[in-house]
Amino acid sequence: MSKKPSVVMIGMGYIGLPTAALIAKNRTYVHGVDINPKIVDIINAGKIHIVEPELDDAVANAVKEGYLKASTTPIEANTYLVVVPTPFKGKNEPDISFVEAATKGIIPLLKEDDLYIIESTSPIGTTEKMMELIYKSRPELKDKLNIAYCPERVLPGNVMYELVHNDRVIGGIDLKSTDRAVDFYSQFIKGDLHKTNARTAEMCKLVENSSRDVQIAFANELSLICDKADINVWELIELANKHPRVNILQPGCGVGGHCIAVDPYFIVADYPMESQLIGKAREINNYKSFWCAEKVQTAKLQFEIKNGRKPRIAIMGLAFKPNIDDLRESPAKYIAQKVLQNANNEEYYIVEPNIESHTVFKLTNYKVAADKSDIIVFLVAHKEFKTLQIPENKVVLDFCGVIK
Ligand code: SAJ
Repeated sequence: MSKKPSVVMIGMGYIGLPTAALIAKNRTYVHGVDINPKIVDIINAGKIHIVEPELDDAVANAVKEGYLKASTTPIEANTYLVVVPTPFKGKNEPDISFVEAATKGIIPLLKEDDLYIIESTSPIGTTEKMMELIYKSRPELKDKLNIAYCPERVLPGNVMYELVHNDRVIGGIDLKSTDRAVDFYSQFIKGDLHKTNARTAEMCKLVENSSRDVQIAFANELSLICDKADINVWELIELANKHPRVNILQPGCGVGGHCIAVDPYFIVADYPMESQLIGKAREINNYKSFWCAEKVQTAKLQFEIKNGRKPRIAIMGLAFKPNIDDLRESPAKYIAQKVLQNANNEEYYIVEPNIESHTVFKLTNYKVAADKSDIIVFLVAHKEFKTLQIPENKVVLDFCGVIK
């Protein structure tokens, strides 16, 4: 068996590590690179540093069989994949410095006919920018490399399945690059591989998540209107969706996670005048969280006026969506924080059934919290909450359709 490295994967996070394990399962040697030495040690011990079903076995096997090894520096290979984060800087502007640093790290290793692919969510034109960066310091390689963009589109919690079965969009900087990247992915992906150019592929990723954000904003806007108009928004949406060509999503307490609430800004930052609707959707979804926190404040004051005492309040859910333990960019967490900032001697029970303990919030069991409180605030539609029997005398603020 040749252990010659074929693939260098830069970034061993939520997408890089599962992708590395998948490629390694296909008996292709992967050299994983991460700037964090702790992550490198964990992977080399055959273990994982993130929560994702089936990933533990995949990594353990890949490392045991010698097809996956990690280090803090890249080595020479045939294919280089850049799967690093693209965070924000300043006022919601994408920061591609990690992509740039990863690219700079491999420039000295590149040779004719190599394949370089970016998977990181990136602003339009990033692949071309990286091409220029590469050719500037290695002019002798001009037009001799294959350079492409291929965004990931997996759903956290179902990554190992979706990585293999989802369709992928692959865009090269020229036709030869696109074909080479398609050949590469076809070795381990069963979904269809759709060819395009790099700019369209970059935009496609941003548009997928912006589309969902805009649709959720529509549902959230309806929830605000219905609250004033005294209409049950859940019933309304269910009825409207009976139309064969209408499919409205569900309102919630805002939009969270590290993709849908983030990617639309990558378009808005570069095309502010042209992306009015996309920008407005972000505003509406952010406003919805603020509105929920205000509603809790009002309910508290009304309770006190009516009952002559402070209420006990259950805050149900902290995760960014139902049935997961991920609190990153969570609107529920933001609302819980805001409500606690406004606390005035009320008693609070904070609930998140998917995590054991939290550094800031003291957590209470969901049944105990619902039982002891006067006001129950549903922020996330976790499955446990749907089983609760709630007595008539409780005030319920259902922001995510638990009761409906
Ligand atoms: N949400 C609603 N109403 C809905 C659906 C979702 O309020 O009807 C909220 C959720 O509660 C959550 C947020 O939207 O706060 C995002 O959740 P999600 O399940 O829609 O998406 P993510 O962030 O877990 O994953 C998304 C996926 N993109 C799309 O579905 C278009 C996934 O396929 C992408 O790979 C991922 O973003 C990514 O990495 O970009």
